[in-house]
Amino acid sequence: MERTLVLVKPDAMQRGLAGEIISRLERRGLKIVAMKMIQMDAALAKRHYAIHRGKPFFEKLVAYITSAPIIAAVFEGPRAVDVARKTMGETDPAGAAAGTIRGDLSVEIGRNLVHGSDSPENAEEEIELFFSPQEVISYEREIDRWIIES
Ligand code: DAT
Ligand code: MG
Repeated sequence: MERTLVLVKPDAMQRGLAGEIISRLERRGLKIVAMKMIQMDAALAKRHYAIHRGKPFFEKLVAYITSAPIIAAVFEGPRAVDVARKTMGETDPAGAAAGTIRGDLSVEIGRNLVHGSDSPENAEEEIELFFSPQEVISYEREIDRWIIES
């Protein structure tokens, strides 16, 4: 089963939208298998966003993601990476479809509320940055057979 890293970003926490965001992913059918609240430091932020190093928005991105506490979580399910990103909507909220987290609740790319891994490979690396193996818990839910066909 696929896993993806989700970050409820500082703006979402400050705006009291953590429950709403987690709820949308949960109601979609994805299963929470790890979760913690932390405040990211610059070192972690630069590792997490290493691919964007050197881009014009990099410093602001690091400042934003470290500016207040976040919730880091791992969600699991069939095609969890794509399912989570579709639920979040496009990176730039101005272009994100209504019905998505970003499309419904945000307006600017620098305050887009949430992070989701962009591939299963990157998800595995990102999960390792935030969680030890023991912190990611495999468990069964009785409801799963009503969400996942087999
Ligand atoms: P995503 O978060 O949808 O995976 P990304 O990985 O391309 O998008 O970028 C990471 C974050 O960096 C994104 O959530 C917001 C910010 N960002 C990306 N492109 C930007 C840009 N052109 N200007 C300002 N911020 C940007
Ligand atoms: Mg990304």
